[in-house]
Amino acid sequence: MILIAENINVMSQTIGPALKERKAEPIQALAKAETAAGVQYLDLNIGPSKKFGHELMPWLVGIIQEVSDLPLSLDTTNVVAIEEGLKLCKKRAIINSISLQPERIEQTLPLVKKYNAEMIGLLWGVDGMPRDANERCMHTVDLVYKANELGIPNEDIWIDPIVTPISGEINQVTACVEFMGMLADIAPGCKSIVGLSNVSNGTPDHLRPILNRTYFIMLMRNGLYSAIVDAFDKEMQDIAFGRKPNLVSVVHRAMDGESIDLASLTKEERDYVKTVRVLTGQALFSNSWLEV
Ligand code: THG
Repeated sequence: MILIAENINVMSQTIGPALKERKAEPIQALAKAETAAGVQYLDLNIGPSKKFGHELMPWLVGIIQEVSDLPLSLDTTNVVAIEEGLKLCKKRAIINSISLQPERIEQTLPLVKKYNAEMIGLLWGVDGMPRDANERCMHTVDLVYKANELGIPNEDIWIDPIVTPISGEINQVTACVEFMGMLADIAPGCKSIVGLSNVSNGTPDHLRPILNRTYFIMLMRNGLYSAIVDAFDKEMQDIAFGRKPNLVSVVHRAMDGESIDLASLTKEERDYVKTVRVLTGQALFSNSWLEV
């Protein structure tokens, strides 16, 4: 499992203003902490940053590389910002992300080749959000074909099915799990990636970790290769690196619809089982699902 730290992002209450004011110290402190937490990449998310991205991203890459040796994932829709960042990256970087919109393909795919980068292929179609797992497969074939045409091999393409919040359409949440199980057949060699915290976006803070971790186990079961995650969620790392076999096992049983005697489980295991039921649509989502 490859973990990419999500914490350096423009939405953050400390990092957002620091980016705007070009204050290196709080950003470098966070990058050091993320690195010490044991992740494999740092995601640098400056948002769309239309006006200043072209100088913000190279500044950010520079100050991050002063304090961390980890490879970087450059996260912005500003193509010039991506290129200016890539010029400075010491390690092989990931372009996050390239969707199927024609201008995105035309402008950004060539940068993958030019800078020997890897790419995240975001399954956002010309008509927006894919409706189900099949549409995600069609987009994958399309995107991989176009990348291959430019000489980008499948091994350098990380496919992202686009995780959406549990508070939204449940079919979209299950579609990503289903899609994970199909990817190896339709695009052999391609890697997979999700923005895991998306699933718990908008839910109360204390409920986010259990949603993220349970969904993580469900996706891992279907072959998930990597995830953009909260670097400081220790239990998530325990799960990623095989240190929570009991939780993985109960989640699998719950996914299979086994009737599980909840009284035989620990409180923690019960919470995971209940959360599987919410994430598979067997139980209705509300902010009190753990209490029922
Ligand atoms: N796929 C790809 N890239 C992505 C996403 C994806 N990049 C952005 C996002 N989704 C993944 N990154 C984050 C970063 C932060 C949060 C969620 C996803 C988040 N932050 C808290 C919040 O907003 O409440 C806390 C903010 C803070 O740090 O203070 O939830 O899907 N390819």
